[in-house]
Amino acid sequence: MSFLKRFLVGVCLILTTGLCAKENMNVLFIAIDDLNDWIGPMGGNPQVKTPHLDKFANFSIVMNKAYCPATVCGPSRSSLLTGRHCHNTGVYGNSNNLKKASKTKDLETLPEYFGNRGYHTLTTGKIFHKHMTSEGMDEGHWAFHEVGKTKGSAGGMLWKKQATHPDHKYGGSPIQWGATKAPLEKTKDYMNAKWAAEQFERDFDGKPFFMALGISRPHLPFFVPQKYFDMYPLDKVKPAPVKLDDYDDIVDSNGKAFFKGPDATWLAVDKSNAHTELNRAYMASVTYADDCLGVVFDALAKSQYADNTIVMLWGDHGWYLGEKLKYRKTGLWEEAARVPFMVRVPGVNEGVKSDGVINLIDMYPTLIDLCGLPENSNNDGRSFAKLIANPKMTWNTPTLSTMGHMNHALTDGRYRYISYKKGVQELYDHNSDPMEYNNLANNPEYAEIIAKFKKQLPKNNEPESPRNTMEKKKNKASKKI
Ligand SMILES: [Ca+2]
Ligand SMILES: [Ca+2]
Repeated sequence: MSFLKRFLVGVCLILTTGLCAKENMNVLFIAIDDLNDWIGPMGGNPQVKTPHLDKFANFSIVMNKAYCPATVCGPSRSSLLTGRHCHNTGVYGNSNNLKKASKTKDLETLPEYFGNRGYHTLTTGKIFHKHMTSEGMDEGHWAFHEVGKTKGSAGGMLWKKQATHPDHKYGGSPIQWGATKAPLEKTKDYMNAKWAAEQFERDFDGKPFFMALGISRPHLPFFVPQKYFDMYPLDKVKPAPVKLDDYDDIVDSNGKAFFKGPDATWLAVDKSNAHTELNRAYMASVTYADDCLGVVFDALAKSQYADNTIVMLWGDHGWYLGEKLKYRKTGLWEEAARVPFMVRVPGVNEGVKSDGVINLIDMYPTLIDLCGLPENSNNDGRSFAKLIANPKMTWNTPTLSTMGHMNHALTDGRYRYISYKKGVQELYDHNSDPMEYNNLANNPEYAEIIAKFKKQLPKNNEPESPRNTMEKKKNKASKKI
């Protein structure tokens, strides 16, 4: 695309801020599993090396305050792909399949919405959460016209036995890390990235494309080539900060502690004195994922689609590395609720950062807005196309993250308010307390703020949709919480 045409696209998008129905824009939709804010552009941990994301930030808008609709894979992805919050669907956990839930089974998912309106849709890697069914594994492939099947190693072939840490079991799912036997080029994410990169050499019979790429790392197990571990010498790694009495101020109405103590994984890691090693393994996995993303970014930049493709890159939820006395995901604190998020609309505010508060559930209406498709009245989220056009505007309507039935968090970019089903509450002020150490919920000075948030909690909370009983028997992968 010529400079002039690209400039005009950008101006058009900015001026109209319904963002000018730019017809025939392609979409590259990139999900990164379990990636938190430990990437250069988000500033979550300056030790972590992500050169390709750093470079991509120069060509996109970094959303500093993006949050997930749920702090675990299945419900987060089900919400953002159907456009409906958990409390409206009953899809709260990894065992709830959106195709078996009465409130979601007939909804048009995001890829289907594009596919039914003139787009060619294609995918590889994890986009939907997968579920074992009587008809075989449901990976959400029904939502796409085309599925790229690659054969790379998921990393299960390990060097020696160094990767297995059986002490770190929790819920039947061990935390493991170590070097793959497979070289980078034979690993699954790299091969999936290559597949995506190769698609830019095609045409799609004159249709625009919607391509969804799922990158698996840094999801467990942290098996990546040795060179990524070598980038982080163990004696130089500083693990995430831990406050041992952090739970003391989270109490019920009788003043009784709500959390009994650190979670089981944290205790197991602590017992083995493995916090630093585990932090390092996550860092190595993030840098590996970044290298895979580099393959896609470079190919897109050199391709015929460089200037007519919207890129939306997101993590499905955050991850604790010891903060809040936890590892993994779940819970309703910032470390799990905040997600990495970057959006590239060619010619529009490239290299800008925004503090607007958005939710992954807003992606659906935003993408159809940007591409000029008709509004979907089923969407709970709201388009942030206006924010893309003006990233410094005020955009702080409280947004919702849920973990299980009637446990919610709301954030407006300054305060995080948490309300549990059992009546316990938390409130944190990020202006003075970014690690959420000081629970203000029982401080009368904040009663008004709490009352305001309370009013915005969901009024209706759907009961949980049916759990998939086949998964325990047949699908070990689904046990990963
Ligand atoms: Ca995940
Ligand atoms: Ca605390």
